[in-house]
Amino acid sequence: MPESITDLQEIFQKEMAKAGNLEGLEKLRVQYLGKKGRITTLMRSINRLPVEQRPVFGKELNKLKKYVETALEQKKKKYKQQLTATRWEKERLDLTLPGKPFHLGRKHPLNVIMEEIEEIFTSMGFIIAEGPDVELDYYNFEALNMPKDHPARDMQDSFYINPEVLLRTHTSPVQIRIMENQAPQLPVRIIAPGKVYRRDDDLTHSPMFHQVEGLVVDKGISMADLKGTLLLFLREIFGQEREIRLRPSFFPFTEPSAEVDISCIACEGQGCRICGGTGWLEILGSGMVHPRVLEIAGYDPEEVTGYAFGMGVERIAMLKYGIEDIRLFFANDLRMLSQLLAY
Ligand code: 2NL
Repeated sequence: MPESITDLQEIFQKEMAKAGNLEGLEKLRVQYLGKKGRITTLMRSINRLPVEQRPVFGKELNKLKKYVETALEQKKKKYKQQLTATRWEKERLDLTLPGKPFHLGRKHPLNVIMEEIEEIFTSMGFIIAEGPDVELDYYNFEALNMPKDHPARDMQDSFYINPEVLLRTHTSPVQIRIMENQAPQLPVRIIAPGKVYRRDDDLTHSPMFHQVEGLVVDKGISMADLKGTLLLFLREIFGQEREIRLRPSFFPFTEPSAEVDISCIACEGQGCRICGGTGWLEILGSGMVHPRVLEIAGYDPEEVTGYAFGMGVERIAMLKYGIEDIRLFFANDLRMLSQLLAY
């Protein structure tokens, strides 16, 4: 005698409540409606019943089968909806949220100034020259008329790699190399921008800094050419109202040598904290190329003359932007870098 159909329906309902998920439902379906399922087995057993019981039992069993099928189908639909809902919750994209900010890279303020300097000189006919940061002692010192016992050659001021090789302490060696290569051809009219290295580290000195040097060699070049060129350059950089003055100075590679000052950019020459009360700011070093240097590089100092100058790019940037600590340029602090870029 098969179990009562009402009992079976109750058992199914209880199991259905515990099914939990889609897999549970599928197991139940196989258990009841599969080939060897409980309902299927009962269907097959109908012909073992007395003939008069068969129609009623069959009808009841069919009702149960329909019930199980619809119940499973409905529950399956519900579970699928729940799954989609949780997925939506997880993958939700709020299109009203603001986008993530994207920061564009910019040129470093020092490179902006370097390019400004390069543009001014190239527009006057100067050619940009480059050379190695790791230099021979010969090009960095010897060819510049710096005797072996000169204080600037001291191991304490330079980064030596071995007794013949060092990190260049100025960009002059670039200019020596150019003269050596093109002598005795005239004219030489070049600027040499680039990194230079000295064993210094304080508020106004960094072990690596940037320099732009300039060199003109030709027949009949005089101090007047130097002064006129630098006046034009300095007014482009610091404003057309600037005055300049040349003060006697000394460099081993120029004779005569001159320090070039501009009228103070803060007080217009009245005297203030920036210029130390003098009304003048020291901005670059210059002079007429020493005859020994011309000769070493392959030019005849009886035939040609030349002027040269050199400036620290950081010093110019510090004055222009009122920065008191050179290390700010190399701290990679975007607050400072982006503030400067607003100029
Ligand atoms: C300074 C002074 C200077 C030069 C650099 C130079 C180069 C050659 C020959 C002669 Cl190849 N002179 N350069 C001349 C005078 C001054 O720099 O205060 N620089 C930051």
